[in-house]
Amino acid sequence: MIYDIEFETMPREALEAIQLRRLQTTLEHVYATVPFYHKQFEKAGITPGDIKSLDDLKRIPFTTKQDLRDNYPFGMFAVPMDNVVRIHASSGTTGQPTVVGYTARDINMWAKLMARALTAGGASRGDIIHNAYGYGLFTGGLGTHYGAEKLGASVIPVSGGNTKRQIIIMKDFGPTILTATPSYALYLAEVAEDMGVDFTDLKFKFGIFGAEPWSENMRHEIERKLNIIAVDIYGLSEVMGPGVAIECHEAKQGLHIFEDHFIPEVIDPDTGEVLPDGETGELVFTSITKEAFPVIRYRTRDITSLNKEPCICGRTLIRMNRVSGRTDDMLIIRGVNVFPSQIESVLMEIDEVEPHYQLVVEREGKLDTLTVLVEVGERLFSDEVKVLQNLEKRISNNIKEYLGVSAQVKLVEPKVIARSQGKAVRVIDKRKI
Ligand code: DLL
Repeated sequence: MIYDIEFETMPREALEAIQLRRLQTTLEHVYATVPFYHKQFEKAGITPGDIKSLDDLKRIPFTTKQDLRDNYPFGMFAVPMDNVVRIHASSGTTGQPTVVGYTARDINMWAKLMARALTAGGASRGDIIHNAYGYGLFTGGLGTHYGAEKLGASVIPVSGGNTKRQIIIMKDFGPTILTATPSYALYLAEVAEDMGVDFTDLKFKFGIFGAEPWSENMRHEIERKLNIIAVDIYGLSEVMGPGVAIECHEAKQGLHIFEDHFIPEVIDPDTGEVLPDGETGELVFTSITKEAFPVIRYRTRDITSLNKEPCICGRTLIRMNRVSGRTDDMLIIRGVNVFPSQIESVLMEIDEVEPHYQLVVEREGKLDTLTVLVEVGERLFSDEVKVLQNLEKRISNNIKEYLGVSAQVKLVEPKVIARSQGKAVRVIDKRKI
């Protein structure tokens, strides 16, 4: 099913004409209302009138997270506060949070985009959506909620946490769609098992998971444990929230970006040069319909590549590959670049380990060391020490072989690694402390 046939299956030429018109309107708007953007144009020696084609976009300077921080809290808003009906903020684990605002029209547009996204992910009007994304300043809960209502589905606004109660609700209310972070979805499966509840007895059909990186192997694990079809949804507060892009459940091959609202580019993070489709780099977004908080060439730090090939679902929208990591998440261990998701892929290939892991990076003298903590099942843990040691060795060899980095692997008992109710903490970098 496609929610908005016209915009989601539009020939590229027509789509690009709409994009250009919307882009030009947005640029005029921010030039007139946001001092930061006005200065950016001046710095580049251009005015919005100089942007005559989509290709001209690259003449405009990038916007970074630091720029948003410098304008904390409301300095990037492009409308008077009178017109702002909602404020969200990013969690701000690294420094000051980023604050974003929405007009009533923005909220309505977001709801519609989320309705489109949920439809692509397999949901429709008759579904009951168990929404376990956190409600609050985080965009996941409310963004999904408004989209579910717009779609006409029944939404259970359960939020994150209180996990045992969630399992009872799942049993009693019979939800058909689960929305959560992939790590919380796995935790729900674990708690269900402890409570003697089998996911095969529940009514779930599709799970719409995102807000953190997860690997293809993690998808298989989730699909197996939850007896569900799992699709990947992407978004970020600065650009809107969830629903910037989503996989269609038909193909599950890349996430369709809602290009009638956001223009994506992939750049070389070092040089800022725009890369051709298919090449991997940093994703950059320009919003072309937002009123309160437009972003122009915003550097997401997310790493991916773009693909314009037609999709079996019928959508003509460009697809981004699953995000493999963030430019600021990349660990450099003794000169080797490693993304947590690569380690995850290696771990998930090994039958004996559970999908709960954490990477600890430390510095001993001048050398960085990587320790991979990973859980194994109860049965294995009570086995001979030798069995465990052999498994540790095998995992460590695989990591060395696939990623070229030496890691010390430590198998730990079930439930040793802290469970998250939102985004999982995968890396503990003790070098910074
Ligand atoms: O995480 C919005 C969201 C909510 C998306 C619910 C999907 C579902 P932020 O908290 O601002 O917004 O975090 C945005 O999370 O730049 C990525 O690094 C990461 N991220 C989001 N979705 C994915 C995904 C929400 N599907 C940041 N795969 C982004 C990998 C993701 N990373």
